[in-house]
Amino acid sequence: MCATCGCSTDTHAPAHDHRHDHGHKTILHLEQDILQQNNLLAERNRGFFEGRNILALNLVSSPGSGKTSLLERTLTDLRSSIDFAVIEGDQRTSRDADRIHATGTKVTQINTGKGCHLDAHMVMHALQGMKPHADSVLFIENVGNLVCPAMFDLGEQERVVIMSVTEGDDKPIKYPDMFHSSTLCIINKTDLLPYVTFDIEKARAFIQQVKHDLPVIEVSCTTGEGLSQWYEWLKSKVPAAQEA
Ligand SMILES: Nc1nc2c(ncn2[C@@H]2O[C@H](COP(=O)(O)OP(=O)(O)O)[C@@H](O)[C@H]2O)c(=O)[nH]1
Ligand SMILES: [Mg+2]
Repeated sequence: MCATCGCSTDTHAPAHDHRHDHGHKTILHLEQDILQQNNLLAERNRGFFEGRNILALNLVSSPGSGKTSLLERTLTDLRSSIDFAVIEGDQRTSRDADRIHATGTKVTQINTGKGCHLDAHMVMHALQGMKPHADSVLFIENVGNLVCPAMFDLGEQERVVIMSVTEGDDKPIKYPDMFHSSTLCIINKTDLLPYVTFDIEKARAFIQQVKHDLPVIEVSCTTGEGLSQWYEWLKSKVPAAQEA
């Protein structure tokens, strides 16, 4: 199979003009260069966060699993003990930023256009504009996608992957990079469990198969069930919030 376009020349004639002498080496180098450049900028973001004692969390998931809903609940419930800011990533629109703004939280929307993930440069640019406070928690809601965001370090300290019970319990083994690179997994929409075939035990086993020590928290952003566990996890990362 061709690693560039995925077509199989064994089984069919490619429908497009396709020469198999294209430079695989060149493509590999280009990908390495892009990731290396991103990693350098991610380190700069990390330094920015560390210098200001900002906890940055990168929220990743497929579209619609409930990233913005989780933020809406969290920002509202914990605002008296934690100073929050949010960077929103979507291909288009400011709909999620509007939802976050309605909670009274400082927010910046990044539109990636054709892009399928946030990168460290976009985040650096957003930080220069929004200037998050020292000693705050910064949520970065990534573009909904379980593939590409796994490769792009944004400089965050924690990566939280959210899966929902309507997506199927096998996502961890289908998209292992995302689960392996995360430091917490949230299973959302547990209120819908009676209506779907999602098997929580199977999902937990698949998660363990990919990363045996990945903590898992089950929540429903609609009913609020399980959110206290998520809040405890979050507060454990922010010593000042535990004292408040
Ligand atoms: N039943 C149910 N629906 C939810 C829950 N969390 C989010 N949703 C719904 O799922 C849809 C997508 O949520 P959203 O937060 O926009 O997902 P995002 O694309 O990951 O940011 C919305 O219609 C939400 O109301 C939940 O816990 N239970
Ligand atoms: Mg969203």
